Amino acid sequence: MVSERDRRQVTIVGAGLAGALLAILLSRQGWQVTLYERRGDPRIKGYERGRSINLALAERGRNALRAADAEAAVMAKAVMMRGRMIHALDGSRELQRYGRDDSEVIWSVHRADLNIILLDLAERAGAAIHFYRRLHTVDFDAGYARFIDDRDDQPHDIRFSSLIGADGAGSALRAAMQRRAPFGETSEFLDHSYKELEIPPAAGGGFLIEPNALHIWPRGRYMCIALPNDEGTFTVTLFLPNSSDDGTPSFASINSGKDAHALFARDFPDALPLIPRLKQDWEEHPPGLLGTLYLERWHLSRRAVLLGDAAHAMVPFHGQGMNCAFEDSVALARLMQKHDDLADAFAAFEAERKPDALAIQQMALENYIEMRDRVDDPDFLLQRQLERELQQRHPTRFVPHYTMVTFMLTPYATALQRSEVQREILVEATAGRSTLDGLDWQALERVVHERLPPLEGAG
Ligand code: FAD
Ligand code: E0Q
Repeated sequence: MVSERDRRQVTIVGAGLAGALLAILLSRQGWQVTLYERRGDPRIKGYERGRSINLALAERGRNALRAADAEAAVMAKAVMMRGRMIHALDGSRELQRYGRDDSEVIWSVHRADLNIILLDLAERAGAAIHFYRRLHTVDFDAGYARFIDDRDDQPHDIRFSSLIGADGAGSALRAAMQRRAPFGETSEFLDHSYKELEIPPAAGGGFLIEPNALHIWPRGRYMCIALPNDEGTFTVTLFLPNSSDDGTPSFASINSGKDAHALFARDFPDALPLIPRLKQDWEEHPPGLLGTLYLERWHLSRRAVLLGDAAHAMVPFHGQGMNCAFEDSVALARLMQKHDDLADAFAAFEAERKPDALAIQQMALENYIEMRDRVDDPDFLLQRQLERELQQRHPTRFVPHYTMVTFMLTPYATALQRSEVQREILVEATAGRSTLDGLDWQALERVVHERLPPLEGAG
């Protein structure tokens, strides 16, 4: 038995998604884990019983939850989404399936439910969680960190040997690390923001629109989406430019609940009657910013490392930020077990995950254009038809982009590289065509064999 004093100790900042999952994994590996979280305990009744914000959970996230024995509890509250339900301006709808059948679907989960399940498991695994502790400043040389309780502004100082930053896109640990050494941070804000709204349950309970889909209202330069919640509601998110000079609706031109109502009446007429609190929600909910955060380095020797949004925040258009953060947690726990010196573990983590984070950041940006402007475009639909056909003919080689990202554990960087090759093949083969009739399938087979080696896990 190792004595309490000899156990390896680590301090995690942020008990959100990545932090709580990492705490479970490390505690089970014998680490003595202490978590500090800015907010209050979401398990305490009445705590910020506010809006239900949901997230799409895909295979990478499920795989990580499995490693923490959290998957069954999460899936019990998840709503299946088979594909995108595209809502045209004339009110017609069409389901674009994400995968080949119901084994290839994604899941809508409540952020709060997910967080509560993970916090419970972390505590049960032996982690200590301190709420109302906002990281404020760090003395890396002395190993002291100061946290503030925002209820009374009182400081709380602690000693640490290593800090792990799971404190999200606005990471205070990242800021503290950069006061010590340059980290090459750049952030690129999108010139679009988002607003969250809600569709309530039907009068007799149940869902007002198809529950098993991710609804999208693509409108060219902007769009609306809705994800189901298990209690019969949907969380609606409107993505709009911040400003525009060509008459496109924007956060600069939509100034009030009344303006928002008029926008919905014109551009989302089938959604309008589903959102009875549109005007109030518009005026009460602040718009959210969207951006990508790039860092050249993620760690400071053995003293500190960043993961999840703190290291590589991305735009949400692929629904992969949480999935990627969970994948980070599993990788970091594995590398901290493998290396005796945490400096080596953190360096290995950075080397392993940075190329993948960059790849999904890029794919997430590209998916915004695809979602708002391409999903109802005939060329795009023909390319997707060919993609399906080539997958059927060459299932181990031609694996659709969405499938690699969402239903497989293929490293994101590999998925990006293969997607680029595949897109070239699709664009070239469908150029100038309106159907797949008369395609030279033998020539296509040669190209596929030449350019796409078999992919691990495909078939
Ligand atoms: P967070 O979940 O942000 O957790 C950070 C935690 O740290 C929080 O609990 C916070 O209170 C705490 N904290 C912050 N500062 C401090 C401090 N100074 N001291 C102590 N604690 C602190 N991802 C998906 O996979 N699927 C989706 O469908 C999806 N949809 C999205 C939609 C939108 C509109 C947005 C904005 C994001 C979406 N994401 C989605 C991304 C996802 O929300 C993030 O990638 C994910 O939450 C990152 O997890 P994290 O643990 O790194 O950070
Ligand atoms: C998913 C699931 C916020 C958000 C979350 C998502 C997705 C989208 C569009 C958005 C991407 C897709 N997608 O449908 O291709 O798969 O999570 Cl906007």
